[in-house]
This record gives sequence, structure tokens and C-alpha cells, in this order.
Amino acid sequence: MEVVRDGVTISLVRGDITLEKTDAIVNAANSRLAGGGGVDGAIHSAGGPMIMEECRKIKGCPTGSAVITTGGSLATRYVIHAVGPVYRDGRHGEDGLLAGAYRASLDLAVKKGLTSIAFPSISTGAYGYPIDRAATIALSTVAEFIGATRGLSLVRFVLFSDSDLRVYEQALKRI
Ligand code: AR6
Repeated sequence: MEVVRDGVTISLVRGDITLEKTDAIVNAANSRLAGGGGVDGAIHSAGGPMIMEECRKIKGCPTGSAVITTGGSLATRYVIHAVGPVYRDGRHGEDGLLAGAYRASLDLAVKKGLTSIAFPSISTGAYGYPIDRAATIALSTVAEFIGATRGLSLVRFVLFSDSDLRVYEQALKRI
């Protein structure tokens, strides 16, 4: 599914984000930038050791923010490591932190002069965020950002399952 908003294409696809050729792909990282499972593990194993070398130098990233490294041997030029919150009960500032992780990633991309970026569904795997709530936050944060900031031409969400893709499609229709 694809829509154009404020001149920016928002695209939702099912797939493996490590194969994306956008200027940047976003990693669902942890605040130590220590690597792990899920999309983080997939990006480091496909992108090679240069990405982790840079992560070590950066020495961490607070929850709700993001940092940028090389794309290593991936097709993308940069990996933006965004740290989403662990979901507890939705009353511990999770929504604001999740929105912050998306906003910080978009900010980094624009500051680097990049025009295309691909996101996974941050926090909805190991970090336990309910997917429909996370999808609404992800898409409304992107919509708000592209309404206010010029520079991007493509924002893609790469969802790992058909059911996640359907949830994002429903959320995009609502916002
Ligand atoms: N491409 C796209 N999406 C993927 C891929 C892939 N190759 N692999 C998994 N997903 P998760 P989190 C989906 O757990 O919840 C790590 O250990 C997955 O199905 O990767 O933010 C980190 O080091 C899910 O929908 O990230 C952190 O410690 C989504 O990506 C912690 O997990 C996010 O799931 C972060 O947890």
C-alpha cells in the first residue's frame, strides 16, 4: 500500500528490511547499542562488523532517541539505530518515547540530506508493544513530521509478517 502525503510517499510493504535500498534503514536497537535478536541481529549479521565498531564508539543511545552509523555491507548507505521503549502497561510514557524514536530517526535522515528511509515496526517484537497502538503512533509521527519538514521523498515501513502489514494498512487508512 502506498499513499502520498505532503509530497512524500508513505509505503507499507512486507519483507526483510536488511534488503532495502533506501538511503537509510532504521534498526530497532537497545540503549546500549549492544546488538541482539530480531531486526537488530539481522542488520548486524547482514551488514558486517563495521556497524558494531561504530556503535561501540557511540557508547549508547537513550530510549526515545536515535543515532546513525554506516550501512556497512548493506545496500543502504546508513543505519539509524532507534531505541524504542519496552512496553509495560502504556502508562509509563511509552507512547511519547516510541514517537520520539521515530522523530529522532527522521530528524537524523533530514540532517544528513537523505531522501528515503525504511523503518521496521519498532518495539513490537521483544519489547512487547501492542502492534495496533504502535502502528498508529509510528504513522501519525511520520505524517506530522513530513507535514512540518521538507527533504524526504519516501518513508517506507517494512513489516515482517502479513498480519503486521494489515495492521499498519488499517492504521494508515485512519490517520
Ligand atoms: N526485517 C523487518 N522486520 C523484522 C526483521 C527484518 N529482518 N526481523 C524482525 N523484524 P524486534 P523491538 C520485526 O524484537 O521489539 C533486539 O534484541 C519483528 O517481527 O526486532 O524493538 C534489540 O537488540 C518485529 O515486528 O525489536 C533490542 O534489545 C519488529 O521487527 C530489542 O530486540 C521489531 O521486533 C528491541 O525490541
